[in-house]
Amino acid sequence: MSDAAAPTRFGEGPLSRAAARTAGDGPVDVHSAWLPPEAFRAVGSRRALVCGAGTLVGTVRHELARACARYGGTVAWRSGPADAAPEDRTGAVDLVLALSTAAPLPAPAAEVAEECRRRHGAGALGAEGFALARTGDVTVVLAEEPAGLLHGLFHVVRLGESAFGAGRRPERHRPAVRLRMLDHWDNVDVHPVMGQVERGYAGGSIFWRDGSPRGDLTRVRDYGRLLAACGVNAVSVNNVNVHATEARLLTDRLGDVAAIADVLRPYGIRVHLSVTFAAPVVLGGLPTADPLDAGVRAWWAATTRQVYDRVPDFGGYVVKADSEGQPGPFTYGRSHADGANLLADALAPFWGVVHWRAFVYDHRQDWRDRSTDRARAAFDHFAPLDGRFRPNVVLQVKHGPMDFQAREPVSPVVAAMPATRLAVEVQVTQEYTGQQRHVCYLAPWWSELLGFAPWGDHRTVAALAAGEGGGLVGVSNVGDDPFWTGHPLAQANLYAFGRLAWDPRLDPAAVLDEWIGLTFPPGPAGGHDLVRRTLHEMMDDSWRTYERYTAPLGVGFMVRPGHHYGPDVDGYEYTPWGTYHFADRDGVGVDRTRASGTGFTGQYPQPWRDVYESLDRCPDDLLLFFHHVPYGHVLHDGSTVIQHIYDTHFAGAEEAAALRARWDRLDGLLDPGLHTRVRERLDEQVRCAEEWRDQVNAYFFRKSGVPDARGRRIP
Ligand code: GCV
Repeated sequence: MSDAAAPTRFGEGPLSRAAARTAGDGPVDVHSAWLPPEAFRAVGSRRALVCGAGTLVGTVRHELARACARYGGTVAWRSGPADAAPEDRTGAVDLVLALSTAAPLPAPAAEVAEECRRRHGAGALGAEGFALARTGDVTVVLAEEPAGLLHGLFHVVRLGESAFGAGRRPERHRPAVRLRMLDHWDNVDVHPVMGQVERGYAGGSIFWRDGSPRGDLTRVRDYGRLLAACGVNAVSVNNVNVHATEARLLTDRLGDVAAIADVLRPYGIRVHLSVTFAAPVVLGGLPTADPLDAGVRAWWAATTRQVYDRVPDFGGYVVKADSEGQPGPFTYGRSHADGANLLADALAPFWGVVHWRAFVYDHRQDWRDRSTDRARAAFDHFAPLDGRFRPNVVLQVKHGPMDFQAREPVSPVVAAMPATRLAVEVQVTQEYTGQQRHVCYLAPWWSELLGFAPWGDHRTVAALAAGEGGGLVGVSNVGDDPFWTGHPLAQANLYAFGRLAWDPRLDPAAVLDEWIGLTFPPGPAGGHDLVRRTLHEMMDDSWRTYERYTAPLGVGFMVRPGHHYGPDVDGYEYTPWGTYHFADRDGVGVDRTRASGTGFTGQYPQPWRDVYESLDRCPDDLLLFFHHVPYGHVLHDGSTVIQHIYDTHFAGAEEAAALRARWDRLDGLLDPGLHTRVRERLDEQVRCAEEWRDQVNAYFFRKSGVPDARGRRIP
C-alpha cells in the first residue's frame, strides 16, 4: 500500500505569526526549534572575543554577531598574531572562544590552554572537542580545531547564564562517537509509492522537490545549524533505496550534492551520498558491476575522484545492497566484503568511508517455513566476514535484528564483529513508533540500547559504536514542514539523537529538559514552570506508553502492511516478509531458542545466549520475541501473558488520553499555531491508541477465549 495513502488530515495548519521565528537568517515561517533567539541571550549580552581563522571560526563569529546585535553585547575577532590585541580596543571581555593555535592567545585563554595541557597532555581536545573554563571573570572556550570551537559555542548557548557563573569547574568535552550521522531517505523524484521522502512524516524533502533540487537552500543551512548545535556531523542526502534519478547524483547531478555540501560546510557537517551498487551498469554503461572486475574498479575509482574534485570534504558512500530488491554483489557470486571493499578502495585515497548496511534478509520467504528466521539474517550474512573489510568500511547495523520496532533485542551483529568498524543505526523518523502523529520520545529507548552490554561487562553498545572509527546513525525525521518534524514534539527526538551520539551516557530525561528549556523559553503569557513540567511529564515516559498500547512483550509488527500505521494484528502474518507472531488458540510468540526454535539465541555471546534461551530468565519485555508461550504463562510480575496484554492495552490508551488532558492545561501559554498542531495530533493519538487497544484485546480474547480478569469490556 502506498505510504502516500496513509492518513494525512491532521494539523497541517500554518504556523502562527507568533511562532514564526527566524531560523538563522532564514524564512520567517519556519519554527526555530532549539535555537530560538532567546537561547542566545546569555552569549549575546556579553563582550566576546573570537581568536582564530577559517570557515567554522567565521560561523562562530557570525553566530555571536547576530546574538550581540539582538542583545547588546559585542564581538571582537583576532585572526592571528598580526592583529592588535582586541582587548585593547574593546576593553575587558566576558567570553573568549579561541583556537589553541591562534597564538599569541589572550591571557585567559593561554591560562586555560596551559592548564589543559598540564592535566590532559597535548592534543587532548581532538578534532571536535573543546575545553570550557572560568578564569577570573572570563569564560573561555578553547579548541584545537575549528569544529571544536563551534561545538564549544553551542555548549555555551545550551548552558545559558550558568556558563558565566562564578565557581564553574573546568570541563573538557570530546564526542564519544566519531561518525554522528543522519541518513535522509529523501527521493529526488516523487516515488509513486513512497513519495518524496520514504517513511517521511514531515512533509516534503528539504533537499529535493519533484525531481529537482530545491533552489533555495536557506532551509538546508538552518538545518545544518540545528544539527551542529546538537552534535551531528554528517548527513546523507538521499534514500538508501536508490532509484534511477537519484543514482545520477553520483555523476551528472553531482552539482546538486556539491551545492548542499557548500551550505552545510560552515556548520561542520559533511555530506554523504547513497549510491546504487549497479552504478557502473546504470550510469557507466559497463556490462557488469562485478566488484572483482578491473573495469568496474577503474570506473568507481574515476567516478569517486570526480566526486572529490567537486566536494573535497565529501564523507563517502552509503550502500544498501542485496536488500529489499536493491542490487548487490550476490548477483556476481561475490560477498558483501567484496562489494564493500570495492567502494572502500575507491574512497580510500580521499579518506572517505563507505557505510555498508547490514540490513540483508530474504524478503520473499515462505510464511509456512518455520525454520527461516529473519532475525538471524544479518548475523548469518556478516559475522563470517569479520576481518575481511577494509579499514574504511563502516558496517551499518540496525539496532535490532528486525526493523526498528518499539521493542527488540539488540542485534547480535554488534558483538560478532570485533575486527570491523561498526555504526549502529536507529530510526529517528517514527515509522513504527507513531509516525509523528503520536508523542513518542525515543531517547530512553536509544539509551537502553546503547547501554546494553552484550557480554555483561563494561563493553556496551555505545562503547562499540564509539570504538575506533565507529558511528551512530539516525534515519532523519525532518521534512519541509514548518515545525521541521510534523509533530512539534518530535523535534526532541532529533535533538536527543545528536546529543546521545555526542555522549551516549547522557541521561535522556536531562536531555529532554535541555531540549524543553531551549525550545520553550519563557514567553509573554508566563506559566513557564507549568510548560516545562507538563512537557516533561508528557514526553518522558511516552515511548513506554506507546509500547503499552501497541505490540506486546516484544512481539512486534502488528501494524498495517505497507504504510505501517495503526493496528493489524495479522497484517503481516501470512506474508513473505518474515515478520510473524504465530498466535493461535493456545499461545503466541516466536520460538527462537536453540532447544526447539530457530536457534537465534545462539547468535549472542554469554550471558545473553542463555538468558534469552531460558523461559525463566528471559526479560518479560522480550518474552514473545524469543519464546512461544501459552496465554496462561506467568510473567515475573505474577500476571499472565493474556492478562498483561489486556492490562497494558487498557493502560496505554488511558495514558494517551491523559497526555491530551495535560496538553490542554497549556492552552494560552504557548504559541497558538504550535498548540493547535500538537492538539490535533493528540486527538489522533487518542483515537489510534483506542483502536490499538480494541483490536489487540479483541484479537487475543477471540483467540484465547480467556476473559479479562477485571471484567472490562472487550469488543
Ligand atoms: C529505506 C524498512 C522500511 C523501508 C526501508 C528499509 C531500510 O523496511 O520499511 O522503507 O527502506 O527498512 O532500512 O532499508
